[in-house]
Amino acid sequence: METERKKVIFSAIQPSGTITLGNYLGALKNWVALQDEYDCIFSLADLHTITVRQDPATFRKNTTEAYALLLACGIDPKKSIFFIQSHVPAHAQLAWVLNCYTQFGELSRMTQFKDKAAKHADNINAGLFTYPSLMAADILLYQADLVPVGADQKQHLELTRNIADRFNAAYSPTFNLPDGYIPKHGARIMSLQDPSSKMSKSDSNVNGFVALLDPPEVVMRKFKRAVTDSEACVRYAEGKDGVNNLMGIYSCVTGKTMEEIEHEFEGRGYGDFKTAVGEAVVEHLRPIQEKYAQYIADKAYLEECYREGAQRAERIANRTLAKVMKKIGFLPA
Ligand code: ATP
Ligand code: LTN
Repeated sequence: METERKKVIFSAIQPSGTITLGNYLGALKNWVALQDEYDCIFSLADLHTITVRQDPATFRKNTTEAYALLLACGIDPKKSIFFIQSHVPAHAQLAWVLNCYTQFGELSRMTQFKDKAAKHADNINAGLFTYPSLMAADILLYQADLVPVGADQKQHLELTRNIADRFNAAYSPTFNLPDGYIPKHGARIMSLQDPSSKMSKSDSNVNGFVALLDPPEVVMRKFKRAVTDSEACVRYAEGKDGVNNLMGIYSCVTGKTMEEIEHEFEGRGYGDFKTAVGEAVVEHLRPIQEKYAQYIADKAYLEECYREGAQRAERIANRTLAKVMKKIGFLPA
């Protein structure tokens, strides 16, 4: 009997700064949970990161730290392939090819492009514009079935499917069409300072995000300063973005439902509530921070892991790339 192929998961995160609680609850926590059931391939999307100008030394440091932090979160290189995007040239190669199967109009509609172009008006480079075709290449090289991401990446995933579908129709079935895997809770953690915009690691206001490596006193301070409202009642309701966001975070780290949380804080003020959220997050982050300290001190181990990861990724990626080149009609080297 033929054994059924395990579903393939692919996802990536940019080493563009310090990884936040939003990245963790929206994406990374799911990556860790999916490892036992699926063939998982995870990457640090460093080629994507240079769409915004990086200082070389900081960029190198951020990449190393992000690799160690993901291991600390529970990405297990024995179970999953975990590599750095720029170490596998097929990503840049397929991205070029897919650029030629992606329309200007499609890329112009991407909200992330519009947001980032507004934020970096002095550097609206072509890479920022074609960012989604590189992301499509990442996913399609591995024939991924599922892509665990936060809600902000939904539009990029739809574009990925459209590009894959277009290529398949023009030649013959080549790429698997991937689905998103977006969590019910935590898919969109908002800024603690401006609950109408998403928590982002490149936010210039450090009080807006909680970094996974923030020390306990910093986490507590950020939650105590979090923006709420004047109602002074812990309940999940429209128009209460700040409180809804804190309840969402509390729910994600404790497993409690919104009703349970409302009940727990009945008749109590926001001060108590914010302290409880802060403490729950501190406890959740404690083991991650302890493991991080061990990994970051062992550079030789980190190098061994990402080199092996790249070798394993490359074997799969090159297979897909070779098929694509052949179908298009490139003369074999
Ligand atoms: P940047 O601020 O540099 O744009 P980012 O914080 O948005 O970065 P990415 O590297 O672009 O982070 O995203 C990594 C993963 O984290 C993606 O799956 C993304 O959907 C998810 N993610 C990012 N921000 C949030 C958030 N606020 N809530 C939930 N998930 C998020
Ligand atoms: N664009 C993504 C990061 C990313 C990604 C990917 C996510 C790059 N390549 C492939 C999933 C699959 C972001 O989160 N901003």
